[in-house]
Amino acid sequence: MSEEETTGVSRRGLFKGTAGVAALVTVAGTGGLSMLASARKAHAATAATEVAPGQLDSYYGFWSSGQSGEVRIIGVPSMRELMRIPVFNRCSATGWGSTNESLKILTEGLLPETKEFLAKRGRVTYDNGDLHHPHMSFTEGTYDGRYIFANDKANTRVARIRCDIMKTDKIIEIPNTSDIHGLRPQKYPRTGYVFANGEHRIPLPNDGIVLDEPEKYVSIFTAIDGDTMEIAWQVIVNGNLDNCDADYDGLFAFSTCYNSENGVTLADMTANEQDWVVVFDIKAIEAGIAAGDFKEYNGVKVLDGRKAGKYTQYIPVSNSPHGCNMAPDKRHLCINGKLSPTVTVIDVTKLPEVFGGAEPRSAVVAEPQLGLGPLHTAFDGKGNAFTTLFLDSQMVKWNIGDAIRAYSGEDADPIIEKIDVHYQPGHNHTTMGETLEADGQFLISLNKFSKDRFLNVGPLKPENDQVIDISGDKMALVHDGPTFAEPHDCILVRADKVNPASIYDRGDTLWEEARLQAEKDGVDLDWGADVIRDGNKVRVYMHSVAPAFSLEAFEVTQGDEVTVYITNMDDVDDLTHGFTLGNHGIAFEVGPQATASVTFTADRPGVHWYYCQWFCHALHMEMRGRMLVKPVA
Ligand code: K7E
Ligand code: CUA
Repeated sequence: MSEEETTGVSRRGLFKGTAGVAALVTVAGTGGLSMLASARKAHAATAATEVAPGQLDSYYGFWSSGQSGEVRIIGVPSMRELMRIPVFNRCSATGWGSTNESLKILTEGLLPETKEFLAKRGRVTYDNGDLHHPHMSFTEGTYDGRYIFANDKANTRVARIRCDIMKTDKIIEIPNTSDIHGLRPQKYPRTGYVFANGEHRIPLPNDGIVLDEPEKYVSIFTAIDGDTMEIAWQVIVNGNLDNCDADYDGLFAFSTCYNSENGVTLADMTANEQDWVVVFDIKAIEAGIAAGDFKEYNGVKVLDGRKAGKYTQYIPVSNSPHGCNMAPDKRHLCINGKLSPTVTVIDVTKLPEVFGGAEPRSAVVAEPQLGLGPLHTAFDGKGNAFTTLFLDSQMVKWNIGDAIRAYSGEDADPIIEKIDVHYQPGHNHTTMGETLEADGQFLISLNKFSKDRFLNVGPLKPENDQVIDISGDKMALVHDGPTFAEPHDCILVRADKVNPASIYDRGDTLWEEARLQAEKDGVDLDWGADVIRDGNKVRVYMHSVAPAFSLEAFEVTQGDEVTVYITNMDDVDDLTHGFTLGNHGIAFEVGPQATASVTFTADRPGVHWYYCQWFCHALHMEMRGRMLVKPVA
């Protein structure tokens, strides 16, 4: 007999509803009440987030990592970390930043003056990044599984990750601006544009002539072509730019501005009572660019949108707004007050009237007071919004329709529920919540502080990314997830939207240069075991099939510039090899059917072992060989 038959309550019912608890108390007697209550709590939590061993999560979470510079893939709701994608950082495991293939991506998009600046310091690229906002490409208002785009606030770059292999394939530096912060893809008809906000204002051109004349500083909004990763156009704005979003009709993009004073000190920057949201009319800007209404700086067409007009409009909101979130109802844009306890709701269908001359605030349809420090808002697709309250350490659930009714004078209270989160939340995100397919299952609260929530690991504590079950009427906090510095943002993508490959395609363009070089050298990149000498350049081609490299040894002379190409000819799921060259600081991943290479100067005479560092076979330890470096006589 099942439990349901014996007790009249199913386990699920028991742990979900209060009626079930009452029944359980009767069964067990009141003595165990508090123990049972905590057991129930623990069970309710596991029920919502438990993904049993061998079972798969229902959502891919793409997490930013702030100053760690990478993107992490987290399974939701289990919060198991599935993978890390190096982007702006260096990676000891995959060799990101030391292979020729990754160095190409890390260097090719840098501006000439940056390359020169780095070269003087003996470097070819930056080693760090500050990645805040990972966002997937869209087709017709929902995720299409092609790419993830992400910003680098530290070094003014934008990166693209290919979702077929979950590797970064493009990084570009954005000229004429400083510190890319807010980033969002165009949602309709497709991505299309990737919009990127230059946060810190600088002189244009920033040539050292203008220093302490802040009125000559500008902030720039950039539209990048997501297919080519080239800059389509830029718009100069008044004030600075923080976060951004785009509508679901392909007409407008929006940015919050927290420095309408154009100040350079904290006191200056927060002096005004009001800042604004900048609205960009995409079609008008495209027409302006086509009509030649731009100046070119660093090869980019830059249009002046500092005065409200056909290209831009400035909608006043309370001082220092932060998050900028478009609701999946296609209509309501939520601007989070940060220093103001309000969220300002803008009806985007009223924006054409604003561009036609209507008073900018006429597009505001609600401004509910929600609590202290509203930073970001997420949506359940059922008309409700969830806003993080940084100062209150709370998540507030509110109804957009009720907020609009209250604003128009009706007797309505938009606030549905508040719960504590631990502690000081920044971004939040709901399952599919930034798309037309918002499904209202889970909400993530990305909390900046964890304090006492985990075992103490010293002065640097993890952050706490909490899972909240929002599928019922009440929010239920169901999981604490410690994370390393510092996820600002994440997106939650239904698993069927993403379909990565398990092995590489031998024709992949990632190692195009290796392919061309092998052709020139007349060697077979797939099955080669060749050493090609070309002056003082030596190119070593080998393939790996578990558990062996095709060359057990190769010989070079001190001073040679050596390039080692490794091709992994295993075509089995999950059979990754690696190549580590001892005492040379060289180690990289070679995925199944991939080629990867590294170039270095052989200047340490002697025997140097190379080995496979990816546990691939029972004879993995034996998968190695020797590089012999002869001294120059
Ligand atoms: Cu609010 Cu950089 Cu998205 Cu951090 S930003 S929280
Ligand atoms: Cu190949 Cu370990």
